[in-house]
Amino acid sequence: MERTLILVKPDAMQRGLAGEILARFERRGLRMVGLRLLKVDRNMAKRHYAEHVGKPFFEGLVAYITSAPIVAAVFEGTNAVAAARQLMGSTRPTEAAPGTIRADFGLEVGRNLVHGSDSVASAKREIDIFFEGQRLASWKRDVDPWIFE
Ligand code: D4T
Repeated sequence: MERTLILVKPDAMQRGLAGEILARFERRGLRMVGLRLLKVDRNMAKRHYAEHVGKPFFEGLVAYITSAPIVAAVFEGTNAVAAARQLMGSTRPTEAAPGTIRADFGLEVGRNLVHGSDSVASAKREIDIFFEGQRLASWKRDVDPWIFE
């Protein structure tokens, strides 16, 4: 079982797309084990985007991610990381496959609506940032045997 961190970014919140976006991960069969609405501050943005500090787009990225509340969610499932990345589509919405969140709703890389962890190790690091000191739900659904072999 893998876990992945999903962020519904400020543009998606402003556009009222949080429910639509979370529904896609639920519909895929992933199990929600954590959910928070929060405003990201500069410190948190720097932690989350540590690998991008100093890059030309970094300041714009921080301004964007701190501009409105976000929803942070943890989803669990077999191959959760890859499945979530597939649902989101490529970082640049115009390169994302049709039917993905970014292709369906986005046009620009700096307004790409959603974040999903790129590996199990990143997911662990990011869950520690967004759910620090919080217990994730530990539960099973009646439908799980129809989704997980
Ligand atoms: P996130 O982390 O937001 O889900 O994006 P990705 O994992 O898909 O992509 P990333 O880490 O390469 O980029 C992080 C974040 O920076 C923005 N960005 C990226 C940007 O504004 N300009 C750029 O040239 C790049 C590469 C978009 C996502």
